[in-house]
Amino acid sequence: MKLFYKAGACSLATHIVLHELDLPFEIESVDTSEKTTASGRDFLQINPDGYVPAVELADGNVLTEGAAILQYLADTHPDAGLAPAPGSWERTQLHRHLNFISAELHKSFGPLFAKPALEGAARDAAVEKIGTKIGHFERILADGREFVTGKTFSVADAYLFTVLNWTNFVGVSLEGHPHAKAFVERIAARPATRAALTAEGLLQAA
Ligand SMILES: N[C@@H](CCC(=O)N[C@@H](CS)C(=O)NCC(=O)O)C(=O)O
Repeated sequence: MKLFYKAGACSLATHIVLHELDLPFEIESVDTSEKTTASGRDFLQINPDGYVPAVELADGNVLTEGAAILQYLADTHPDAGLAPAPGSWERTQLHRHLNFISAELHKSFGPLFAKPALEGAARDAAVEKIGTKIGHFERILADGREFVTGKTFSVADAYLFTVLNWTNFVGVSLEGHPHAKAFVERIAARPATRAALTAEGLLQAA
């Protein structure tokens, strides 16, 4: 299995889960501007949409869309318990969280990654919108739960961590969201997260 990724991008969630599952896998970085991979492949031949994550499976099939990849990995390794059983109420909740992270939180960061960079009132409005979306998870985490779905780590935690971690890249403070801030610190300390961040060059090897 090979993960096509960009350092720190949403593909980090898949990378973390691959480490959580302790699977054999390769990674290859993608220049998403040039649409080429590190080994010189045309990335559009791998994912015509031109974005990461994309996972090339042993049978040659390519799977895209982070939330689908995360659930595929969890469902093909059920013993790891990274997603509740399909059809259960708990699984529906996981799906709800993944959908909010993808459609609401992840997308709200887009304007802050735009070039040229937003300034002034436009930037303030984008930051305020991100804060509103983070507030959704601040309320969920406020009951003291360790993970998004409750007591056990799931693929949603890898994705939520990945997106909340972008606040560090774009200069958005989590100070107003203490539960989300503590969540980021908890997930960042997990060995699988540290391994993925190190492999992507975002953390120095110990
Ligand atoms: N709907 C896709 C969106 C993936 C996405 O936004 N990828 C970003 C990085 S976080 C990317 O590769 N952007 C580069 C580009 O679109 O050219 C998913 O959820 O997997």
